[in-house]
Amino acid sequence: MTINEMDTAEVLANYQRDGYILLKKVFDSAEIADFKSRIANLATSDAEAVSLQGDALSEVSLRSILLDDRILDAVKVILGPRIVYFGDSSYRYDLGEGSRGYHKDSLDDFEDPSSTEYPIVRLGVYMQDHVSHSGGLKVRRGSHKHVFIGRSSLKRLFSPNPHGFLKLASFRLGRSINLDTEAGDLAIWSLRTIHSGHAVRLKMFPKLCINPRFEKYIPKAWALPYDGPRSILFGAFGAPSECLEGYIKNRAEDSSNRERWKRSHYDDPAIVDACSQKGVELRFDVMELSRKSQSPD
Ligand SMILES: O=C(O)CCC(=O)C(=O)O
Repeated sequence: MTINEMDTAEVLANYQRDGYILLKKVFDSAEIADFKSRIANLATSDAEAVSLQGDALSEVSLRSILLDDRILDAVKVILGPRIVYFGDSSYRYDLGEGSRGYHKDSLDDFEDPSSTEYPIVRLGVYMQDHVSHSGGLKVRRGSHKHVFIGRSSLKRLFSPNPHGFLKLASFRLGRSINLDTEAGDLAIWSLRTIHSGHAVRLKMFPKLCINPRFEKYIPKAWALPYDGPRSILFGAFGAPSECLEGYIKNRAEDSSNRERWKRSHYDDPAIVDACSQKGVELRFDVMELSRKSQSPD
């Protein structure tokens, strides 16, 4: 179902409460079969390519998926009419299991999540069944309003910090949920939402959500298999904000991504034009920085 067929106020309220939304059957089975073969072609043209070596807008076979109105309209319901793309997108093509572990993707984020917004989202276009198969996404519901509990966040309860103290109310976990994604579904979550990929579903208790820390100890014979090669298209958009500035700066300065940015070219006029028609603003910081790092001076 597309966002335009839904009660958008309710979708937004759900996102604000839970830190994610799951839109069912946004893409039909013929589209998904086509997307899967595009990803498989890219992945198998490079034996190591479990993920894209550049970004999805720069890759002609993925661009039209990321710029599909059904995705952009849903993102605009959450972020508002001005949405910014900054080069953060890829696919996953996993033939086996990948890494797991609860984490947040919000970078350079020192504000208290219980009282501030973080208008950057990640989306996943799901191409398999994860209701009766393993390999889906798990989230902690409502955790976009909680801190990730660790040594540095606990310190900020008691000691002064340039970013201030954190409220005790922000130290909550949120219920763990295995998202019931099926082929054609679109999930969108806040970069502040605690999540983990490659969720394990048990044959005996498929609805049970196990902490990712323990999933690796589950005997294979107890787990439901994956529904074929795990193919997901991931993208990220933000609304103009200080958070977005911090996130982009952090991404641009992270030298571990330089090689990836060198393969991005979403400043090509055709892409710029397509984005302008779709109301997507572009930021080129990551590419500019990696190009500067290659120049002789
Ligand atoms: O592979 C997945 O399902 C999750 C990926 C992930 O954790 C991320 O994008 O931060």
